Amino acid sequence: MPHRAVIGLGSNKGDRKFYLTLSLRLIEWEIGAVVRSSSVIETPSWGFESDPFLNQVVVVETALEPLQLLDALQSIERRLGRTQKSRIVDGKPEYHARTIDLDILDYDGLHYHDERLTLPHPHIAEREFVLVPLRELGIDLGH
Ligand code: PH2
Ligand code: MG
Ligand code: MG
Repeated sequence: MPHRAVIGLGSNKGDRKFYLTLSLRLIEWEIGAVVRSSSVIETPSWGFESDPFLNQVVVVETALEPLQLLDALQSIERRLGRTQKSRIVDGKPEYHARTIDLDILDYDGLHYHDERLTLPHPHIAEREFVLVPLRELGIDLGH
């Protein structure tokens, strides 16, 4: 039985639409079938001063386990030119403009936490750029 992962995509650097489209192709090839996808929305940068984002949410059926999925998504981010990772500075995340950010929002409703990954994604409730596409898909992650 495949697992069901909800992935958030975001881009605010370079040819944003191209990076969303190419990352979806790579997800299809390397991770699994994209069975649902929201509209692409343009959103103001949240949490840091930067250019506006294109955001989208998709549902993927995958045989990968959560940390394998994280590795696969980070591998795609690196190949699409993601350079800097967000870091925690003085207790607050420090974000950078990015060609592509691929976040696991939910994985089979699993609750998981280690230093690399927290599931479900801890900041969904305060982020309209994720809540709006989730609502469009009729997905309620309990927020
Ligand atoms: N991602 C962030 C921080 N801020 N703002 C928007 N509009 N869209 C994002 O995807 C986004 C953000 C951290 O990953
Ligand atoms: Mg993110
Ligand atoms: Mg991320």
